[in-house]
Amino acid sequence: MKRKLIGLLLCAAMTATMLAGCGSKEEAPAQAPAETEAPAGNDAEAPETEAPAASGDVITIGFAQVGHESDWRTASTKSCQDVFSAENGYDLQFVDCDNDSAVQLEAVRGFIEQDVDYIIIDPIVSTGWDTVLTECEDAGIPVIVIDRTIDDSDKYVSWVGSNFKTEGLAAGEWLKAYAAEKGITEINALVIEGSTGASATIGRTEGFKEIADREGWTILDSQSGDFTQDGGAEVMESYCKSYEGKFNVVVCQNDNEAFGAMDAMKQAGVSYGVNGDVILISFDACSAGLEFVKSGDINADFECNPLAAPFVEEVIKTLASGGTPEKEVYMEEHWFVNEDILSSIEVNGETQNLTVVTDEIIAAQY
Ligand code: GYE
Repeated sequence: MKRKLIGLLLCAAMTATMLAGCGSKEEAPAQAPAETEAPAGNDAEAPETEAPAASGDVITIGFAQVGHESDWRTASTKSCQDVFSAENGYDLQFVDCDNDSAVQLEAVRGFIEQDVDYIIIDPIVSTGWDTVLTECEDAGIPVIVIDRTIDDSDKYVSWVGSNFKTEGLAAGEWLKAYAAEKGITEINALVIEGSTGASATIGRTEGFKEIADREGWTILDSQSGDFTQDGGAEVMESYCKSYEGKFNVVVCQNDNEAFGAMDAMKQAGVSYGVNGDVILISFDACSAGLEFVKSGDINADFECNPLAAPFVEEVIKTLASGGTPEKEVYMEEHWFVNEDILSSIEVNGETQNLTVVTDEIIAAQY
């Protein structure tokens, strides 16, 4: 008998506290998982990771991962492999979809064929999902979505991730406050977007643009660098030619693109960072990105927490015991800067702290 069916017979009362530490849209965001020091001083505990397979039943999970395009992605994959290990009672069927939506749909169908107990999807793009999710539903396999969202179907039990629009808004609000502090009155920005159709790209683009429109800034151009270092370098190289001397802000939608953009600006003789002519903004805040914030090459980095797996395990435990998990679980995020000149910004009417990067923070980050 499959684990999910056994789960229906278990005591529902056990579930009341199963999601302790996770947040819903209305509640405070989820805290960083246990291994990660939350630099902004949060003290709530991450979910306890006691394997639900204690009875000896191995739980089979199919995970259709986006690919291997970035440091963030590597951390996300590792998080799932660590939590859903054989030692913890899981059989993790992992598919790296190499940023190809057709491969991802095929991977999910393969998991249905294998009759896995649960399917985890990090959707490469946010649309085109209803048919395959209906197939999962018909097969009785619960789907848990992580990181990027699915926007054209609600046939999944839970989503665990970050609010990408808030990240974009935060970048904009920080830039507004920073420019005021530095006496910069005109903003001419170049955006290097993430992969086209990804909800992370859509949210970050919309959020930053909302502030740019409100403040009357110019966004000179906005092109995809596909969330990779090579993509960031290629787009920045062409920007340096097309917009020579015309831009003072570059927004990269992830750290790896920022690494590529820095290489291209260096090549073109453009100075950036806290002592340069161009303000450089990034997203993800992986440890490699934070190294560049600490050195002053990246001015500000807006975190996106890739360690979703412990929260996914809580969802699975809740399902296994017959409960109903939260439909949306938001991860905790922090905003990182180099200079100690602004202590907080207001985003969506909420005050959020800015954290100056230290070696301890970098060491604790993924
Ligand atoms: O920002 C980027 C990755 O979906 C939030 O995908 C994720 C993004 C992340 O490749 O580095």
